[in-house]
Amino acid sequence: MDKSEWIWINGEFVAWEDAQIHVLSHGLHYGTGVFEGIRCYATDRGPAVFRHREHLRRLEHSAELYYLPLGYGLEEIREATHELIRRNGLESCYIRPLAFRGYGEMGLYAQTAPVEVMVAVWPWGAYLGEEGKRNGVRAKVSSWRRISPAGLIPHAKASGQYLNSILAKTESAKAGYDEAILLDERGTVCEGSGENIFVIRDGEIATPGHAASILDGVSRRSVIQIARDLGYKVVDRDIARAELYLADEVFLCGTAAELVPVREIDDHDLGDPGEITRAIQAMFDDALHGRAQEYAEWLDLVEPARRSSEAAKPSRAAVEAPAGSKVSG
Ligand code: PPE
Repeated sequence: MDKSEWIWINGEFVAWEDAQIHVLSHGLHYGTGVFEGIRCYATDRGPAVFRHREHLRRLEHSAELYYLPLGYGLEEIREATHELIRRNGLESCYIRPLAFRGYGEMGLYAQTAPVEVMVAVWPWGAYLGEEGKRNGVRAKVSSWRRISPAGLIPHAKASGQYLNSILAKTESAKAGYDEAILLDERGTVCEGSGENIFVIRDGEIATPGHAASILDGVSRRSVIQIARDLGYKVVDRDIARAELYLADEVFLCGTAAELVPVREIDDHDLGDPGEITRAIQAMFDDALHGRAQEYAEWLDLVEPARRSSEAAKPSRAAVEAPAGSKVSG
């Protein structure tokens, strides 16, 4: 991965190499963490974070669902992230906030294990590739079903839950496909391993609803609004597996992947990206990069530092911390 210089941990900016944790950290053993994936784009008005507060609100919801006290307000995390982007001198980047149970107590009810909060930013290109965005990807319906609300919490973006996505992604990659599509426990269409899904048939755009075990994607919500603003009919409904194969167009959307057309599913050819997918993709791209005035409010501008000499300097604590130590406070 591409490195940057600074990482924010528990209120401090530390050097990338020094952002380390103990091997007995709770989250490493049990997956007790919640995280976000956010992107910052270079715009005419400077770096801008796409729907920053919506992502941080979901982080707060994920933490609430797993009984993790965050310890930092969303505005604090938001401002730290702005400062982190400035200190790293990045115009565009991927943003990964994570809150996890740290070192201090083992066992399943480890209420005294501290909740650590960190944010990292680094340059990360389109997750399924630029070529995938242009010409579409090949997907495979996974033999692994998406986690069910009977056992976990599809609405939460929690670290341990991603073992499910990793199984699906690994299976599809080893079989030579670009991405996996997961069904929910009922056998109806749910989502990609890291993206929500849209299926277009006879001019109607359908996407699985909240009860279909989806993650409530920020890109999904944005795409629904854009599609409706463009005059398309969007419905939230159950989608049968066969509809994937019979669809006129299918696309995936997520923060890391952005909007990606699907050109083939289980060796059923859907053809080149269709007209509706193209229209929504173009507008979504404009919104992300600050070229669409009507969606300007979705961008959280990273203002230049008030005094540039101050912003460039690391905090005293970060400089004085010995390599490998965890800075808290
Ligand atoms: N479903 C899942 C399971 C998922 O992980 C994501 C995001 C989405 C839907 C789309 O949500 P949103 O980004 O809010 O539109 N996946 C994140 C992590 C991917 C990764 O590989 O790591 C992301 O896209 O950042």
